[in-house]
Amino acid sequence: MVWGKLPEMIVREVDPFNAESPRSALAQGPLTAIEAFYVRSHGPVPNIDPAAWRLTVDGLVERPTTFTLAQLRDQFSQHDVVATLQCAGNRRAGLMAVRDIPGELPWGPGATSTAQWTGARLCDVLVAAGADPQVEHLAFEAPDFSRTASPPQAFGSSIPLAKAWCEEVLLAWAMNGAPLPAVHGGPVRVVVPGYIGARSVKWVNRISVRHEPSDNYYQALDYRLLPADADLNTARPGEGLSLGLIALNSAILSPDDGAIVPPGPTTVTGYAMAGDDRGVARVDVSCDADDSWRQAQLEAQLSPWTWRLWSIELHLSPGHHQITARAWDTAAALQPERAAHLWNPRGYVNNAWANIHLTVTG
Ligand SMILES: Nc1nc2c(c(=O)[nH]1)N[C@H]1C(S)=C(S)[C@@H](COP(=O)(O)O)O[C@H]1N2
Ligand SMILES: [Mo]
Repeated sequence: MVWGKLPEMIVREVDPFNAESPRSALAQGPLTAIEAFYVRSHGPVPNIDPAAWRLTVDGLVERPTTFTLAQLRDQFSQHDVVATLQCAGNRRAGLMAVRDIPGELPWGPGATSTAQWTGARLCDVLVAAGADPQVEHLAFEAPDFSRTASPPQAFGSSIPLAKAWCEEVLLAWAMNGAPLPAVHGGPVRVVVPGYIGARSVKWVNRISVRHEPSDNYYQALDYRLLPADADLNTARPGEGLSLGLIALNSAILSPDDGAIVPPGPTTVTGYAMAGDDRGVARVDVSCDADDSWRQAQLEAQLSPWTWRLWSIELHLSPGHHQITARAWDTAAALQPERAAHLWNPRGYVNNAWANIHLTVTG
């Protein structure tokens, strides 16, 4: 398999390379191994010599600065943050089952993975450059060129400056203790915990402090939640909701959907994820068409910025079963029940209750 990934990865696209983590690999534990971490790319992976990489910080700053990797490592203290990345298109397949979404990848629940990221705090770099704290947006640029953007262009995005000043946002050069692999943005990427994956720009080479959000295609047009009746052919930049904060979500990881399991107890496991400063408060599981619910056991959370794995032991009779899981967050919000109510033209934020079907042998 390319890029050192597991052969079990579910490859959604070969060029550019897009691969989903298998449920079984995510179920292994709260940290995802690098070889199992999902990959989402809009263009070819650039081959960047770490010694030649440069990061320019400019825009509304007192001291526009260009850093080498060595300068970034030497001038700023190093921090670790364990954070889950989740693509806004995670679980899109559930929306495609409602109505077709042409031209988009049919992600299951594995466009989500968790790693320990190591690097400099973005806020420290902003202080060094003398960023204007009153200004509202921070735009990221990268060199990878997307042929499918309209018009074709390099990848970029932005975040509100209020988030950029938060300690958890990193310019990361390591992942799970290893140098950041090229496919995940090496030598250096942005990691914006709690925000959709698209804001964690890989191979970042320019950061600009601005009054307006980035006008890059992936900020102004893509990664926006349009109303169900919007027409993609006439959608204007800035239309719909800009996706930033991750929405409350959950998925079942084991058994696999469609599994055949022996009689006796069945352990069902999964993940639940809450956005920004909310936590996962509870996960309910039903095996009787949502008539009754039992609470799953939540595993410890490695940081405020990660999913929580959960598990429950069910005693199922021989035959066919549908298992449903749903999460509640610390604001007592519950996931929406049905994907049909969430359908949108680009297929983002499917956070409907999770289902699998399984058969217990007699
Ligand atoms: N430069 C660049 N950064 C990028 C992307 C990209 O295509 N180019 N994809 C984004 C999206 S949509 C996601 S979900 C995450 C995925 O990160 P990963 O490939 O390391 O899992 O990277 C984001 N950063
Ligand atoms: Mo994404």
